[in-house]
Amino acid sequence: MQASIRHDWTLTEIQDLFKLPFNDLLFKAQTVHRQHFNPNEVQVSTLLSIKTGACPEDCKYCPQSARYDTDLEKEKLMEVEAVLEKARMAKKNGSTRFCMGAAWRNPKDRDIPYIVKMIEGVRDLNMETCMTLGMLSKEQAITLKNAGLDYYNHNLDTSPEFYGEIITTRTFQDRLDTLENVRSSGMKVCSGGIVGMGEKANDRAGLLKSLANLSEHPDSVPINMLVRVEGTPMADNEDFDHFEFIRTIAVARILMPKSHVRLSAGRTEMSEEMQAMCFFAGANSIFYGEKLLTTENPEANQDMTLFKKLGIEPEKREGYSDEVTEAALLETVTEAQAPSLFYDAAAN
Ligand code: SAM
Ligand code: DTB
Ligand code: SF4
Repeated sequence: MQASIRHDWTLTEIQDLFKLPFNDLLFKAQTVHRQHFNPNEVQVSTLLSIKTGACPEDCKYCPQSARYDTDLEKEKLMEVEAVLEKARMAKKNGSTRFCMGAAWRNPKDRDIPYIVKMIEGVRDLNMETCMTLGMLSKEQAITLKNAGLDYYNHNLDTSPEFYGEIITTRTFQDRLDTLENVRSSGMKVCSGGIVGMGEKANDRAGLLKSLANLSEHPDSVPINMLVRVEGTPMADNEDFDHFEFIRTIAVARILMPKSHVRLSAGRTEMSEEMQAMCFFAGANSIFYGEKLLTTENPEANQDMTLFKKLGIEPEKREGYSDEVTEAALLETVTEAQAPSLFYDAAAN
């Protein structure tokens, strides 16, 4: 029986999912996943920081806040043509969505004409467009939507209860307001959070509850594992338990059956086997390309090799021809890397 789409999850129900035996939880998540998605397809997005560092906000996890001394080269808003060149490279490497991020509290009106040109240029490349620029007013959301922006990323980050320990310069309600402005403009919503910030188990359940009980589920739900950056207040946080990370992915999949759940920041700390477990738990999107915004991500060819080993293909988009994605996948992989590709039916 197909699971219904619900928006009334209680904390107890979510805690009970987290508490299931690992195999039962993964089986449940994979069952839900197969009701709505091809289990062997993963969507790929590439990130670019279009404006780096010197951010006035105080998010304790973030290397781009002006309040922490993190050794980061600050940069002004990039030129439109330089952004489009990066988008062309991402497309050539097989990416289908280009996500542009800025270290802003919110975009200023004087930035909007450049932002609009970036959106139009990336669209002309036949790629999906995504931006994450901080808080957005209703009017700004409509302007970006009209320019052709497909997705807007704005994370809730953590539970409402833990939120004040992480960020003091904007409220949880500010974030909900931005999500509402994005949704009502007709854009698709991308919203998720971070684990490994020193939150309690109940905070992870609370984050997922807040996301799942929005009036519509976000279309994409990025689950980030904290990247500990020297100079931020979280640089010396403890390692986050990998099984708990996989459980978080699985519970997100069960609560939001039709959303793309993105295995986001933190993959350089994860083995291939761990990432495969995340895909089995229902993650079906990744950031692809060697850089996130300011920190490292696995190399593109490493990801394509992993996809081949697992028999995963980049997700094809309705209404687009994704021949470049296919081409990127067809590069050679050796028998030692992916033995399963080398079984020959005619051999016996
Ligand atoms: N300035 C905008 C904002 O905060 O909305 C957009 C960019 S901001 C870097 C986007 C998201 O990246 C944050 O909401 C947070 O979830 C994630 N992020 C930032 N630093 C991170 C880190 N060190 N580890 C994991 N995720 C991180
Ligand atoms: C999201 O949830 N994760 C991405 C994207 N949305 C913008 C950002 C991760 C940033 C990791 C730290 C960095 O590279 O600066
Ligand atoms: Fe600024 Fe965004 Fe980093 Fe917060 S997460 S400090 S708003 S760039």
